[in-house]
Amino acid sequence: MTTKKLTPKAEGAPKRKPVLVSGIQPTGKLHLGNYLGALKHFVELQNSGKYNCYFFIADLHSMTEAYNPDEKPSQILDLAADYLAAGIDSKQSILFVQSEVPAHAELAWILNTVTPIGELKRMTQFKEKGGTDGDATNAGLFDYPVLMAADILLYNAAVVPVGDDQDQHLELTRTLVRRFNKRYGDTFVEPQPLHTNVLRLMSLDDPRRKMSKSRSAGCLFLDDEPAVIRKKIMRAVTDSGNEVLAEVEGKPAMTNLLLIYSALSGIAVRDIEKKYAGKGYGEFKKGLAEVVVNSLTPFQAAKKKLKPAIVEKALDDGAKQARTVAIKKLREVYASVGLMR
Ligand code: LTN
Repeated sequence: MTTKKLTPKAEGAPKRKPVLVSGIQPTGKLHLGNYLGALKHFVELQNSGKYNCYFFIADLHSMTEAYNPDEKPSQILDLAADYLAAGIDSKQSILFVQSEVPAHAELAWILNTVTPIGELKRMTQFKEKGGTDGDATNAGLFDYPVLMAADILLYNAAVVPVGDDQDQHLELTRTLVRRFNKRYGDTFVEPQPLHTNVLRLMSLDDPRRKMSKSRSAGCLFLDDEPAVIRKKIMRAVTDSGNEVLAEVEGKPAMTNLLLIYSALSGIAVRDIEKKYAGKGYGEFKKGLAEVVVNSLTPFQAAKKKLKPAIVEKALDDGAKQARTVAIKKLREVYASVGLMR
């Protein structure tokens, strides 16, 4: 006897997947830390098939730091190309630009009216990025977490992949949900954070600092040519001694390099140490450079192949789909707060 598999129809309507939302600010070239801390996980989460994914380009958030308006359009398109080249598929996920979905700014206004100023003043990121400038700080920086809450709540996100530096913002979002629902009736879903930056890359020229585009000599950009990558790695700061070991006293630089090697190759740090036992730093660096170059080659090739029209089309389609979902939610919200005739 053959057991006939039930068709989805016989099982009833397919269950709706939980919604996942995350964004990246368009502020310049992405580096390996951005990839291993965010983009790589986004692609894996998309490919897991477990979520209904929304990924966006947080251009409104990026306005809270000084920028040149002439550069913004290319930064937005470049980030879109990064998403696509890394493996975000605009047919599987909804990829869009935040400012092209006006509901984000509209919902942020409404959420402002249930947000106590005191809670925003406590946000660590605000305090670090401008809180100390007092009245000179732009109000957008202060209100940043409220816009972020709007990004998440518009799509009823259950899961938000972010670095742990965003935990406080996520917690504020959850507080706003409870407060809003209590005051106006059940409207929003409480989202859960999903940590993605388990790995924090350090600068190659100073392992005490985070890898950052502002220290370009120690920063591996996703777009760096192989020759540039090799040069940066060969010049990377090392520790005293000559054994290739991680996580031991006095080896912060080697720890960082070994973690990069491991994350990109999938080989455990202990096994890489064994492979380079007795071989010295130079040989290890050569091996690491090849691992980095080989990991970035497919990404760079995919990015070069992307025609501008394809990127534009993906963003147009994404914005259209996101707008449909967001407008529907916004109407619900307006009804909840009594602004619907
Ligand atoms: N603040 C985030 C970017 C961001 C975001 C969001 C992430 C803006 N809106 C909504 C997740 C969900 C950052 O700087 N990493």
